[in-house]
Formats: sequence, C-alpha cells, structure tokens
Amino acid sequence: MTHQIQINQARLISELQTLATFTHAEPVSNGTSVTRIVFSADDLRARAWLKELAAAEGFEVHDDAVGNIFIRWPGTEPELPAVATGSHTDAIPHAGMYDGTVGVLGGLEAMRALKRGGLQPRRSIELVMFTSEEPTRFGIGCLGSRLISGTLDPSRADAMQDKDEATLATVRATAGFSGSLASVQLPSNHYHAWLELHIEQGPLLEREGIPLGLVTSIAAPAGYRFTITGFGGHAGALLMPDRKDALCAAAELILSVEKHAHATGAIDTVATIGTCDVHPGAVNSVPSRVVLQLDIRDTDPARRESVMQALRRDCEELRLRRKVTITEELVNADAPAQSSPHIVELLEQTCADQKIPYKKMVSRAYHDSLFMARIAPIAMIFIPCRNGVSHRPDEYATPSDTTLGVEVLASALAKLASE
Ligand code: HGY
Ligand code: MN
Ligand code: MN
Ligand code: MN
Repeated sequence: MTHQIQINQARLISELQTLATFTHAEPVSNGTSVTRIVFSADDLRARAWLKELAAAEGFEVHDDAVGNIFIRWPGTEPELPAVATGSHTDAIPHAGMYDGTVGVLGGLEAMRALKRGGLQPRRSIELVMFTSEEPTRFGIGCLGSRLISGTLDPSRADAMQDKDEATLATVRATAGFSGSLASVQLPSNHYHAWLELHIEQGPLLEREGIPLGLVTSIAAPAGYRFTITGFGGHAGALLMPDRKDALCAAAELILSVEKHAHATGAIDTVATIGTCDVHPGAVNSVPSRVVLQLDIRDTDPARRESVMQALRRDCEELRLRRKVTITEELVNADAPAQSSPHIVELLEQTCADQKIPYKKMVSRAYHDSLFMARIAPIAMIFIPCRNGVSHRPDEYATPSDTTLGVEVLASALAKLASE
C-alpha cells in the first residue's frame, strides 16, 4: 500500500451494530434480525445517521430525487471524474446485518482511514448509498442504481406501487425526496471507476479458506409476475369437477420452474418463486386468483431465456387442461456485467503486495454494481460470510475479514484516485 492505512476496526464493527438497531424486526436467538424497507421510518433513521457520520468527517453530503446519498471527499483536481464506492443499507424482511451495510460503512471507514493517513486524492472519492437495492417494496431491485445508470424509465419507476398501492412518487415525496427522477441519471463519464465491497452471500470463500473474492462478472437477473385466474368459490358447495383451482395450477407452475432450472444442467441457472399471493386467502374458499413472483438468474442470458420458453410451453398446457388464464408480466430482464480487467488487476496487485490470498469469482447475487457497470468500469470485493448464509439473521462476517476487505478497498481507492 502506498501509505499506512489504519482501519478503525472497533468503530467499524460498532457502527455496523448501531446501523442494525434501525429495524423493527423481532430479536432472534440465532443472530441479528434486520428488516429495513426503503423509505420506512427505520430506513429514514439510518439515512439521517449515515449523513451525520459523513458530515462529522467534513465530507460533502447530498442526495438526489430518489434518495441516493452521495458523500464526497473532494480531490485536488475536483473537476476530474471521481472514484466511487458504496452499496445499500435497505434490508429484506428478517435479513441479516451485513448485506450492503459492509459496503456503505466499510466505504466510509476506508475514506476516513485514507484521510487520517494523510492522503490528498487527486480525484475526488465518493461514497454512494443507493436507494432500494432490495426489491421488497416496489418489486424491482436496484431502483437507485437503475435510475443513476439510465436503465429504468423514470416515469415507469414513479408509477411503481407497493403492496398498499402507494406509488414511488407518493412515497418518496412523503420521505422528502421530490424533483424529477430524470435528474437522477448520471453521464457515463461521471465516474472514473466504481468499486463495491460486499459479503459473498455464498459459501465458496469460507469453504476454501480464502479471505477475499475479486468479482469478475455479475450474473444476469430477471423477474416476472404470473397471475393465474380460475374459478373459485365455496369450499363445501363447489364440487371438484366444477372447480378451476388457481392455487393447484400455481403449484404445477412452481414445480415447472424448478424442473426447467435443473434441466439446463448448468450450475449457473437458478430460479425461485419467492412469493405466492392467494385470493381470497380463506381456508373455506377455493382460490380464484394467485399471483406468483419469479426470480430467475444465469450468467448466460440466452440460457435463462430458454428456461422461460420451456416454462411458457408448460403454462400453455396448464391453461388448456385446467381451464385457467395465466398472464405473464415482465418486471426486469437484465444483462450480466463484466468487471473491468484493469481494476481487477489493480486489486490482484494489492493482494499480491500484501500477500493476501484471493479468489476470482462470479457474483450470483446481483448488486448495484450490475448497473453501475453501465456507466463506469467496475469491480467488486467479496468477504466470506459464515456458512455462506445471507438474507437471514444468522448472516455473519468476522471483524478481521471485514477489516481486511476495507483495507484492500481503501488501497484500491487511493490508487484509482491517483490515476
Ligand atoms: O437478490 C439479490 O441478489 C440482492 O441481494 N438483492
Ligand atoms: Mn440482498
Ligand atoms: Mn446486497
Ligand atoms: Mn445485492
């Protein structure tokens, strides 16, 4: 490393623990359960707290029309495209405390350590906290980074509704974020480089005893909503031959998703029906309508599409045999992202200099980096998570792995900011 980088591990871990208290999840015995839905009171408290930490360091702080937060350390040549890092602090229901937060608080600590170490960066260094990386409230992930990268139409975004049919436009205005969403987009030369520190959310690093992962590509996620409509009614009086049970049809569709994801034979093909809303949802009423949400991913978009084609053939057969209607709505179908070979090499050199073992790997989870790749050269740094577990309260990263990840991030930011 070009100069001494001292990460304040005690403060970093303490801040991760403080951030985890901004939640309304019930305490659990096997870890720290965090639920922090975008624009909820917990999310707003977390945002205000992060801004206070940043302001205390003398960094410039602002947010945009969708609530993305930008924390900037001006360089000696502030007109040059900045080097940026960051992640998210929203969390799905009953999640853990490290997903996303390691990249935000780790990025802040990297900047503070560099500043304490006397660095005068040529390029500004900017920390970004993205709005709504998780799809929980509005059904689509990476809302903030999609808008920054121009990959989501602003009017479509503002019209998205949560389960109470409140639109993003209304919810963000209530949270104090007004202005046109079109103003969120940043030009492709806005950043010189983008780096995200994140837990692996998988088992490979821990299994192989390697403390650091360098992400070479991010798998391509897609989301679909299926609505199945049949003929329901009284669970006692409606005889079996007269039923068009939407939940029974949904059950067959769910198993079809699993069958075709396995059938590609590729370990990179994954598909999940994560939600199933049954109408009217009464024990003594035959379901008349079911809405399923499909999350399907692959490193190869064509292979992902072949699973969808097979699923559509099964839907057609289901529709005819069960006399139900099945509508498919595309939520998102994204391309994969490749990391910048230059930034990966720079990270490899840092690891070599520090004799840190590392593994180059694919990210199967999506991240805001998937969209930042549309407007800047990117890379991601992974740290191990215990048993590969994530999106659960027992999600855990050790203080030493977290600190090492922040040290490598800080060193890479310093190098990129001097380019
Ligand atoms: O689902 C994902 O990959 C991310 O953690 N939101
Ligand atoms: Mn997540
Ligand atoms: Mn995440
Ligand atoms: Mn993610």
